Formats: sequence, C-alpha cells, structure tokens
Amino acid sequence: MVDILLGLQWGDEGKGKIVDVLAPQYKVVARFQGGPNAGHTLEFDGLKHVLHQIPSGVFRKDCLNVIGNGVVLDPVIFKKEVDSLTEKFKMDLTQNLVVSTKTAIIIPTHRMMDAAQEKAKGDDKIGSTLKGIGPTYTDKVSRHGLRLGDILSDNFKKKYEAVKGRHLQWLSYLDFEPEGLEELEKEFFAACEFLKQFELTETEYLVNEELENGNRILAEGAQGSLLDIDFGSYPFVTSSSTTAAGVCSGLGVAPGKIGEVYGIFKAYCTRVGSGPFPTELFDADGEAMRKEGNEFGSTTGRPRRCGWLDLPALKYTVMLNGVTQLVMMKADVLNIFENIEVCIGYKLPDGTVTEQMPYDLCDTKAEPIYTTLKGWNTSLEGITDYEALPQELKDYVTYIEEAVGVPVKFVSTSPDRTATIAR
Ligand code: 2SA
Ligand code: MG
Repeated sequence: MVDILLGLQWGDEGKGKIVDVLAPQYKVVARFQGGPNAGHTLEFDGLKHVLHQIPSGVFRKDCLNVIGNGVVLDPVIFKKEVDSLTEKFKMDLTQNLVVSTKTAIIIPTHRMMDAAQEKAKGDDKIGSTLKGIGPTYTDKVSRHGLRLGDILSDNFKKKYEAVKGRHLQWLSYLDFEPEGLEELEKEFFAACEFLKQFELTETEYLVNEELENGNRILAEGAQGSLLDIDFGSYPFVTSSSTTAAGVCSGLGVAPGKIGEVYGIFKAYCTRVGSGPFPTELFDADGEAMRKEGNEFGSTTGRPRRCGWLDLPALKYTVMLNGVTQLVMMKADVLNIFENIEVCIGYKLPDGTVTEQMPYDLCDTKAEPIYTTLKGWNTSLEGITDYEALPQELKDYVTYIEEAVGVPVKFVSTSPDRTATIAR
C-alpha cells in the first residue's frame, strides 16, 4: 500500500519531522507534488536540516527516495541540495534517489515570470515563494513545458530555447528585464548535466513494482491542504494538488492502492504569504505564538502569520483527504497560554452561522466563533509517555478528536526526532 502523509492546514505543520519518524517502516519515500517552494525541517542530534525538493527519507539508510512526476523540479536548487547533503553527511545520493523523467523542470525564466507576475499584481500578490512554481505548472498544463526526460534528448537545447523565447516575449510585455539570464543559464545547464548521474526513469513503474513486491511506500506531501489548487483559498493557493488525490496523479498509483492517510496539523494555525486566515491573531498572543514556535518560513525566512486552531477548516481537510490518523504538532508552543481558544464555526455577514468553509473567504468575511478550553500552562519537557501529559492537553486532544471524528495517534512536544509521543 501507499500511505500518505500530508499537511491539513496552510503548510509548515511539521511534515518533515513526521516523515523522518515514520520512514523506518517504509522501503520508499516519495514526493508527489510541489517543488522548491517546500521547506521540510528536520532536527536530530542537535542539528537542523531543511529539505526543499529531496524527500525526507534521505536521512534513513536503506530508504529509496523518489521524486515523482507531479513535482516541479529546479535543477539548480537540486544540485545545491545534493551538494550540501553530500558535504554535511557524506551521503551518496546517487544510490538512493530516483527522479521521474516526467517531472516538470523549472527554468530560470520561470522564476522571473513568478516575480513579474507578483509585481504586476501589486497589493493583490499571492505571496508566492518566487521559486517559479506557478509559471512551471502553467506551462505543464498548457502543454508548453519541459520535462526532466528532455535533458537526455539531443533536442534539449532547442526545446529549451523555444520555451525561453515564449517567456521572454511575455516578460517584455510585463516590462520585466531578464537580468543576469546568461549566468543563470550557465548554472542551469551545468545542473542538468549534474542530474544525469542520477537514475532518471519512469518512476510509475518503479513505484508499482515496489508495491507488487509487497514493499511499503510513503507519499510525502508538501505545502498544505488549504493551499490546494482546487480546494484551497483560491487564488491564494499554490499550483498543485496538495490533497490525497494528488498522490494518484503525481506518482502513478491507483486509488485502490492508497492505505493510511496521516493528517498533520499544528495545535494552532499558521500561514505564510497572502490570503484569508479567519483565526489570525494580530495581538500579543499571535506574536507570542510566532516567537515560541519560531514561525518563520523555512524557504524564504518570512514571518508566518499565527492564530488559533480552526476546526471547520480542519474538518474540511480531514474530509477531503480521507484522513485515517491525525498527528498533532507543536503542542509545546501553547504551554504559555492559560486559556486556549478554538474556532468551532463562522458567523457570516448575513448573520448565519456555518461549520463549512465559505466559497470565497476573500469576499465573504467569516468571523470565527470560539470556544475556550483551559490551557495546561506548564512545560512538557522530558515527558515521553502520553498518560504523563498534563490533563488539559489530553482534554484538548480528545476535544479535537471528537469534533473531527478521527483519532490523534501522535502528539509532538518539541522539534527533536525523539519528542513524538505515540498513543
Ligand atoms: P508558490 O510559491 O507559488 O507555491 O506560493 C503560493 C502560495 O503557497 C504558499 N506556500 C507555502 N506556504 C507554507 N509553506 C511553504 N513552504 C515554505 C516553508 C515557505 C517559506 O516551509 O516555510 O519558506 O516561505 C509554502 N510554499 C508555498 C505561499 O506562501 C503562497 O501563499
Ligand atoms: Mg515548510
């Protein structure tokens, strides 16, 4: 079976850490969507590592890591990531990392288009990570894009020039000067050469062969379900299918092969970039969450917006993904609060109350309705047994479980690999 691990909020739920904890059970860890916009932070042995495009299984020996066809890959960032892992950990990633030939490639002008588009939008900008994600997926869907397999073709340069030519026309239309393009291209082609030492293959066959042989696969989601192109707070979303459905198209596995779906959520909410966020806090509580939780983008360093847990949003993403097990992250960040607020519904401008996500949270102001729970207001340090956790925290977990209808199987109480308490 393919088990799935994904984020149920706006990303940064701590997926990297949980994949790393679960990885020993799996022969294969695979990425199925997104690209270098992702930042999966892992901490162990007192060190911190951020992965962007490389699956989080790389830190476990004997784990095969797959970058699937649903991903958009930036060769230059890929090379930098590989080089830094090789140097820091003496890893030989050519032995345990395979990339799909059908993965879409990000070229330098895609990043420029991302920047030009955001600039043109002015105050309405998406708050993109500027990694070229949107323009690359756009090219894929409009059937203009380059795929990784193309780098192996004699025609690659020609195909590249055709795509770049279109981009330059478009950039000139937006009055965007493609500065330093020549240098960037040199780096890009060198990185494409570098990629050739890896196994580039039709990973859908590989993944299905592994399944035939009875091996377990973990699909690692990036961003979060509320950033999904279809179900997220459009247009303030990313350009991929971040929900469970994306696993089938992003790896080439049939729906019947999907097993457990681990849904990761933070004990509160964060969002980076623009877009609606009903429970966002603009006060000292929000500031305290950002400080306690070190809530800064792991790819861009941007401060993340913080707020209380939003149950209607969580129920929505549990439903969309068919979550079978929940994982609650960063419970320790709430240690400082005497009381904890939880959003249980929204009041709409016409006075009606709903527990469903409104069609358009941008135009429709949804005012959160809160219930207050007693906080535990004490440190969780050193606790390794669920029963030993403060009663108020256990009550919070039970409250969420009952509201959402899915069991919480893990509670994380600090960034370290070891601080993940199983129930
Ligand atoms: P994009 O770059 O086109 O995908 O941006 C579109 C929106 O999606 C948001 N987005 C993210 N939100 C949270 N975490 C992400 N990854 C990084 C991290 C982000 C960072 O792990 O911290 O470092 O800033 C991620 N990637 C995309 C983005 O903010 C836009 O709202
Ligand atoms: Mg992240």
